[in-house]
Amino acid sequence: MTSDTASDISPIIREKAPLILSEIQKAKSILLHCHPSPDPDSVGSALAMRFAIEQLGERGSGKVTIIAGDSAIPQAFMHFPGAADIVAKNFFELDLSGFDLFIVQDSSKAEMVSKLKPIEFPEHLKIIVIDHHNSNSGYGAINLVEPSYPATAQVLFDLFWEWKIKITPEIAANLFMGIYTDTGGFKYTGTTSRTFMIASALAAKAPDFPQLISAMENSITLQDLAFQGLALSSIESLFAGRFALSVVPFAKMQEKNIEDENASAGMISSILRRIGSFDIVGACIETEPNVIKFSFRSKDGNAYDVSKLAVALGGGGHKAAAGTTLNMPLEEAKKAVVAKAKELYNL
Ligand SMILES: [Mn+2]
Repeated sequence: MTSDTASDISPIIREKAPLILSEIQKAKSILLHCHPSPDPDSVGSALAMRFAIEQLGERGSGKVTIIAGDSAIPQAFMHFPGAADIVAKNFFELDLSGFDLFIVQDSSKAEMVSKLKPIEFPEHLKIIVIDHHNSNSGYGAINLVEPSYPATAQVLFDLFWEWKIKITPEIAANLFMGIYTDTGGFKYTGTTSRTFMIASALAAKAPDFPQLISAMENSITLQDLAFQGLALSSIESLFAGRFALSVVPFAKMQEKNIEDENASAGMISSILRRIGSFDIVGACIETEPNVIKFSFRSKDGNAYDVSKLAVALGGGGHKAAAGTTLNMPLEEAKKAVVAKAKELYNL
């Protein structure tokens, strides 16, 4: 990246970079996590941050632990550099007395640290939030939230520039995968010419990116596909064909022997978005009895900001891609979503 490109770094990143650096330098032991149902932006950002902090080591940093969090790291991400060192623990399985700093990344609210029970951060643990979700509530002592960036990994690229981190092949591969995935392969709103410039700089350091992408994308299982078949044959068209909702009850999941880990609601809503005629689409998946996972998508996040729908129902996300989980019977959850969508979007 040239110094010219660097001058486009978001002012909030410039402002927070020295504050975050100073906390890292003061810290003795630093915690990083992956959010529930982790995506490559979560895993890649955690790994890249760990490598960056290790580089800062000479400048007085402590040691870093990354926990997998609520979910196991999907096999499809295990080839990301450093992934083998992620500790298979959730937040509540940790002895927090050993940590003094927790950098919570790609997580719009504390619940994205763990959904197992309500989170309360102990007094001695400093929380720094680094994120790009516009629904982020700013629950840290320092909050670096830049919603105009399409990925947390892109926030980190600029942050690392400010910290004068050398972009190694390991850092490059992890940031590339985060940006690639959160932009839907450089096609979602939020992708800019700068995203390509950054991707280009990363690709130069991680020229094996086609193999990294292939190993991640061409790794679905027969059960994943069975779930997609089920969800795609269960589509309801609402509000005179403006809102499509795929609805899968738990009984159907059991009938087809589909596990929670095979049931990606986001995958289904992303496919539904490709149908030209719908303004809003969603997936409504009962992964366990009375646990309903929703994923929402729209083609035009300004006209149909689905993060509003998700936030109104206790979730979060982006304007064109968001989600929530409701703990109630399926029909009740569906009704709540349909009523809120009607109210918000004038359907
Ligand atoms: Mn992200």
